[in-house]
Amino acid sequence: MEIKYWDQDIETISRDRLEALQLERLKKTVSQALKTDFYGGKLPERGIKSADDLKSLDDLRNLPFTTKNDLRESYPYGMLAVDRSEVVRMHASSGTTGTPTTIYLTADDLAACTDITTRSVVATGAESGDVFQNMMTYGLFTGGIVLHYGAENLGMMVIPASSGNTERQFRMMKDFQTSIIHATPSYMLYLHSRMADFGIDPAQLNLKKAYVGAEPHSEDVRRKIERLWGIDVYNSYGLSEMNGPGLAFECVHKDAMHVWEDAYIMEIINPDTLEPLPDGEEGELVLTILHRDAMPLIRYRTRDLTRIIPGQCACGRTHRRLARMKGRTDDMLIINGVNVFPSQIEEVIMRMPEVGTNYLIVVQKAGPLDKLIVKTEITRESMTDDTRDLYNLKQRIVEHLRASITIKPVVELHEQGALPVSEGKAKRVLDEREEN
Ligand code: DLL
Repeated sequence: MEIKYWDQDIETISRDRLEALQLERLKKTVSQALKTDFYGGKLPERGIKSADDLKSLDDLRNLPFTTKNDLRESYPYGMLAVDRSEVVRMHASSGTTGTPTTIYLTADDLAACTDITTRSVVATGAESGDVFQNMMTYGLFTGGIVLHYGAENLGMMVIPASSGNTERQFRMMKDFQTSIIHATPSYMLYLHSRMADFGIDPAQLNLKKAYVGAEPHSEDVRRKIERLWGIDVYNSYGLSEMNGPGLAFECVHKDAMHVWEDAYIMEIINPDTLEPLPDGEEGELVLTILHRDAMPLIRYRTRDLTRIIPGQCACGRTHRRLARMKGRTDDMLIINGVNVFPSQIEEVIMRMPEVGTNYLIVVQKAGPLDKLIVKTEITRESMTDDTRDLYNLKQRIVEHLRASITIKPVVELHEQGALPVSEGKAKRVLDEREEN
C-alpha cells in the first residue's frame, strides 16, 4: 500500500523529538492561557505563575481541567488570550442552557489548523486531483469549513455543497465526478437509500472515498457504507472546542484514528477519579490544544469514551491513535450529527404554559437517519376538542424547539397522566437507535 505524507518529517517524528516539541508548545499555551480571565486566576492557584514553572510534560497533571461549562461561563470573550482584532475566525456550538460556546482563531492558528487537516486527508491517500464534495453543514459548525480549508490547501477541487438537498447532491456528484465525500455516516446511508428514487446509477459516479464523522457509529456501519457504495470509508473524530474535524483521522490502514500529537496532548482519565489511565485502557478523552494562541484550552474534558491504541501504525506515523468512540459520559445526544442536550428540550417546552409536567424524548432510526420525537403532556385546560387549537399548539412547540436545537422534531401531545411515570429517577430519554 502506498503511503503518502503531507509533512513526512513531522508525521514520522521520533517520540523524543515529539515530546520535546509538545513541552515547548505547552509552555506557549500556558503563557497564552495566563493572559485570559479564566486561566489567569486558575493557573496561579496551582502554582503556575509563568510558563517556566512547567519543567516536564508530567507537570501537565498539575494543571486544572476545563469543561464545557467553563466555556459557557466564559462566553463570549472570557477565554480570549489575544486582542480581539487579531481574531480571524470564530465557531460556535449550542449548549445545554442556550448559551453557546465559542472558539476563536488567529491567522496563525487557522494556518496550523488547516495544515493538520491537510495531513489528515493526505493520510487517506487523497491527492490534488480529487473532487471533494463537502456535505457537512457550513456555518458556525466546524464540520464544513474546517475540512474545506484542509482539502483546498491540498489542491483538491472543493464543492462546498453543505448538507441537505439530496437531489442536488446527486447531481453534483454526477456532473463533477466527485471522488471524495465528507458527510455524517447516517447521511451516507440515507443518500444511498435514495439513489434509485433519483435515477442514479452507481456506474455514473466516480466516488472512491468518504470521510465520516461528527456522530457515533460502529465498525459495522462503516463496513455497510463501504459495501453499499463500493468505496473506502474513513472515520474522523473532532469537536468544535478543538477546531473540529482533522484532529483524529484514520489513515489508509483504517486501523484507529491518528491524533496529531504536535497539535494536541491527549490523556485518558477515569471520569470518576479523574486519574490518568495508561495506554490501552478505556476512559474519558482529555485534550490540550497546543497550537491556538487566540483561545488556549488546557485539559479539556471531551466526555467521549475511548482508549489510546498502544504501538505504532503500519503507515509509519509516530502519532498515537485513538480507538473508535465508545460513547459519552454525559447525556448529550447526537441526532443526525447535531448535538442536543435533553435539558435544551426541557427548557423550551417547560416555558410554555400549555405544557403539563411530564414529557418523554424518543430517538429512533427512520431509515438511515435519526428521528427525534418529543412526547409531551398538556394541561387539562389546553386539551380542547378543537383540533385546530391542538394543531396550532403542536406547531408552536415544533417551531420553538427548532429555533433552539436547530433540528425539527416530531411533537406528540398527550393527555395529562398518559405518559409513563417512573419510580425514582425520571427516565426522560428513550434512545431506541440500534448500533447499526
Ligand atoms: O462534530 C466536529 C466534526 C465534524 C467531527 C465533522 C468530524 C467530522 P461538535 O459538533 O462539537 O464537533 O461535536 C463533537 O461529536 O465530542 C463526539 O461526541 C461526537 N463525534 C464527533 N466525531 C465523532 C466520531 C464535531 N467520529 C462531538 N465518532 C464529540 C463518534 C463523534 N463521535
